[in-house]
Parts: sequence; structure tokens; C-alpha cells
Amino acid sequence: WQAVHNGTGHTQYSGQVTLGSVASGGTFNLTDTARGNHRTHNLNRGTTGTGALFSGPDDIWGNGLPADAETAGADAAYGAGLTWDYFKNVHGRNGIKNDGVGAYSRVHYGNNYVNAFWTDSCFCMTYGDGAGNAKPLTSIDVAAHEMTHGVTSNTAGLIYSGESGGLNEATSDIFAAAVEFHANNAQDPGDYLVGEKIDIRGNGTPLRYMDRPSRDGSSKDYWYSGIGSIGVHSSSGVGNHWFYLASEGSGPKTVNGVSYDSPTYDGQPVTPIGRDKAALIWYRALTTKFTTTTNYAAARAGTIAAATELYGAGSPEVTNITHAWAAVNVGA
Ligand code: ASN
Ligand code: ZN
Repeated sequence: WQAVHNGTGHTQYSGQVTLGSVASGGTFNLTDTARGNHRTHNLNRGTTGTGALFSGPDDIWGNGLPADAETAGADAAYGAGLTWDYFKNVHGRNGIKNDGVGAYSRVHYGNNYVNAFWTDSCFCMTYGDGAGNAKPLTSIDVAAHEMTHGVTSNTAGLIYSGESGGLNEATSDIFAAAVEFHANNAQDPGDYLVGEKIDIRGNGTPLRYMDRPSRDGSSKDYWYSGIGSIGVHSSSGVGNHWFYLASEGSGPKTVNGVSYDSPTYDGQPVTPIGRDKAALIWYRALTTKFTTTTNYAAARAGTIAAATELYGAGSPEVTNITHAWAAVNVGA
């Protein structure tokens, strides 16, 4: 006999949250029946296998501190739930494969592991605990980034190298930002930064910036011939910058207390359409226009086609996103 519950998570990054859980034989486990039975597992420093489904005698998960093994589980479960809800509520997508079936999360991967990743073969996402100043990689944006890799794999299938690899990475950063804004969590409000909670470099800076991607020292603000030869986490800058410009426009701006200043390649200003429309356009392009080999020129064409279907030929949305592509040096 099983009963669906709503447990209480005490997360490290997002405060107290509600988590889907199941009661079975006097114990509770972290299975989210409202989201395709998405499960959260503890690898307990292992690096292979499924680990153990989090379970316990109460329905309280974590204490807000990383020393409690359940805390990372609470954060990961919360991030997966927010990402599920975002794709469902905003895009009408019912899970990673749009079939209502949940994935699973694995936390406490290895020792001092400073990364997180999605794996197609296990249909799962995995989180390290960080090391030194770098905290556990279980923030909302990192969870949304990794889960979005699953969505990309099951839609456009953007090959993870060259320009399509940069677009694959940009897609994960774009929806990471969108999920974080949509969540509207008081402890972790939405921003156009990636991994700002993790302190991965130990100096308080985020992993990536979308308003001016080169702020991280390696990402590119603008397309150039040969950008397909650099790392996918750097060529993604062009797509991230496009999304920022389309959402918020060029120049200085403060959103949720974070200050941005987004430049343009051609020096021309970009008028924003807002992040909700920009995200709808990207999702429609990802799921109906992009293919495994889409490059930046094709992404421009695909988003313009998607925006034309959504808002009409000659609409301000089409005009402004076209300007945003010119502003990242992706021309006609
Ligand atoms: N965190 C990285 C990512 O999702 C892991 C990787 O580089 N494969 O892109
Ligand atoms: Zn990624």
C-alpha cells in the first residue's frame, strides 16, 4: 500500500519547500508522483549505478546544511520539480520525453566532484558535492540546465560539438534562467547568471553571464567564423546573449536587484520582447525547427520562423528578435 504525500524539504539554496513523496510500509521516499514518479537517489560518493532512493521515517528532507546527506536530495528534487512544472505549465510539455514519465536524480556523486551532468543512457541527472569553496551543484539553475539537456536530446538532438553543441549548451542555460524566474523563489530569485549560488571559482562570481557572456573570461559575445572550434560552454555565449537581448534589450538594466549591461556587435540598440515570449520562441524552434546539425545561421532562421508562426510576419516580435541576432553578429 502506498500513499502520496507532500513532504517538507529544507534545502541549501531555496529555503523550505514542498516535495512530492510516497509513504510505503511505514517509511517515506522521495518519489514525486505528481511529476512522472521522478525519483531522487543518494550515490553516497559512488560513481556508478543508481544509488539508493532517499527514504526515511519522517517526511522531512534535509536541514538546509550540506552535512545532512538529505539536503542535496531536497535541492535536487525541488529543482527537478520546478523544471517539470515549467515545461508543463509554460510549454505544455509533459516531462522530458513529453510522455509523462519522470527521470531520476543522483546526488553525492564521487568525492569533491565539482560538476553536474545529464546522461541519456540512464535518463538521469547527477550532482557532485563541490570542493573547497565550490558548494554542492544542486541549485535551481544547475538542475534546470541538466534536465533541459534531456529535453534537447529528445527533441532537436543538437549534436554536442561545433555550433550545434554551443546551441545545445545555450538551450540549457536559457531554460535554466527561465525556470529560475518562473520559480520565483525568494531565496534564489531569477537572474541571467548561471550557477551564481555555487561559487565555483571561490571568488563569488557565477559560472556564466548571459548579458555579456565574455564576463567569464572565455565565452563569446558574438558569432565569428570558427566559433564551432571552441568549447561548447563558450560558443554557447552567442545563444545566451541573443536570449538576454531578446528578453531585456541592450544597455544597462537591473532585474531582481542584479545589474546587467548588454552590448551589441553593430552598436545598434535592441528593443526587448520580454523573456516569456523569447522563451516561447526558443522552445518552438527547439521542438519544431532545430535538428541535430543546426548551426547559428539556422538557429536564426528557425527562431524567426517560430516567431512568425507565433506572432505573425512583420510583427514587432519578429523584428526585434531579428535585431537581437544582428546584435550577436548572426546576420541574414
Ligand atoms: N555541467 C556540464 C554540462 O551540463 C557537464 C558537462 O560539461 N558535460 O554541460
Ligand atoms: Zn550543459
